[in-house]
Amino acid sequence: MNLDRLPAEVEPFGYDRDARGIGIVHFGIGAFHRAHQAWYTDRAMTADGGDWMICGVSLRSPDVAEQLNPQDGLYTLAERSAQGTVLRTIGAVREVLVASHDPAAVIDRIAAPGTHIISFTVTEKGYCRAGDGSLDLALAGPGSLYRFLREGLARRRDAGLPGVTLLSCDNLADNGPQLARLLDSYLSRHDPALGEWVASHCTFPMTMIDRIVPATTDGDREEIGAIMGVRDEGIIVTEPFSQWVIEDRFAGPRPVWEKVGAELVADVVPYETAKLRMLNGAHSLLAYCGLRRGHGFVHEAVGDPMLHDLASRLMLEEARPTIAAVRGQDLAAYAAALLDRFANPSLHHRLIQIAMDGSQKIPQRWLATVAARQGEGKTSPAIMAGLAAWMQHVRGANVAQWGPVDDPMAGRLTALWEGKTAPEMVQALFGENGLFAASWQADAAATPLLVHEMAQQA
Ligand code: CS2
Repeated sequence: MNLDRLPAEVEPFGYDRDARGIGIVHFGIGAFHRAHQAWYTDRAMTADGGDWMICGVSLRSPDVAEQLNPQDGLYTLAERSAQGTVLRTIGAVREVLVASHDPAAVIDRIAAPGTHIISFTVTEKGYCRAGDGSLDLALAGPGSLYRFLREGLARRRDAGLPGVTLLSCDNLADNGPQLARLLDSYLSRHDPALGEWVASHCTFPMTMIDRIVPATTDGDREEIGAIMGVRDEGIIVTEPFSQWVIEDRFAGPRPVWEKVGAELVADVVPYETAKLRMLNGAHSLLAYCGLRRGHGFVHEAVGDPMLHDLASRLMLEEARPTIAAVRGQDLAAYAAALLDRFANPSLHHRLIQIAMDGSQKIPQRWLATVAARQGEGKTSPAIMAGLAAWMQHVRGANVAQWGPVDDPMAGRLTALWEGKTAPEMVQALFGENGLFAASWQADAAATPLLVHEMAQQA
């Protein structure tokens, strides 16, 4: 991208990129990271300098490397709302490595003395968890993030370098401690001594991350390219809203993210739980129920009065009572703000994007709420409607209109459905030995509710 030729309405970053060193290695440099953490880091370097350039890593796909490396890592972030589009050039990404093509370069970056933070947005499935949440050793192979952490961290230890902060920014409950536990299981198999070094030298803060980032389309590239007068392959489109709550537990230095809006707190749990159960819970509900009702986008689904009501009930009547809010956390206002954000018509956030990987998402988005309520003798009808729609989705109900089911367990779920009635499938998924039994088991009140919803949505 030629920065000299950009029009005045594109806000530039405010630091000398060439004078800044790499301080962060980020795994999973997809659209979300570039709209969120890279944007915070870019403004933190504008505010305060520091050597916080980002080395982005894609585990397998060369796409982002091919988009960004020829542009020196530069890209445009477009914030879209009814008020218009705000454009900013982001300078914080120095390079993008593809781990499967150049594993040694990734390990070198982890082992570099200037690296203080290793962060992750590898999506729920990138953590290689089995159905019960433990590390699935068959998935955690040489292409997984664990192999790179093991080799890179061993090099740091052997060189007498300090530990690092491992910052999970994915939508998992207890994301930091989960990563700590999964990495520890991996190391206890491969290098137990390194596991001990990690436990005493590295930290795994919890984070709550939030910004809605639809996948960029060619139409976005053309429309924004026309405003800028230059084609940018790396354009990211997002909403004006953003939130980042981080547990203040770093192993070493970090960017001054708090100067640019991040909240450094002692306890992230109330924010993370509210976000997963309300925002993400409502998102998944709108996705599966919306697709069943023929909608393509989030703003269309939430504009459907029946789904608007269902999403409100999920958030206010089902999820909210399960969350112990902290002082100043107003969950009713949170739900109202979420419905407004979902209604943003300029985002074009596809329901099928959210419907992806449901098997990895529903435990923390829905089943945790349902289990908490069941413990108090309460049912969760809105979530049951969502679960029924998800079960129809993985059975293939939306394939003709919206394409194949995209989920690491798609094959297993299709096989599980074979020859089963709805009540039998409820047992196979949520019965005593069901696939999701570790998260929730359907009782005598929930099962008929779920079966009834499935009949309604068939
Ligand atoms: C969405 C999230 O795709 C999904 O599953 O629910 O990516 C959501 O947009 C973000 O978590 C918002 O912060």
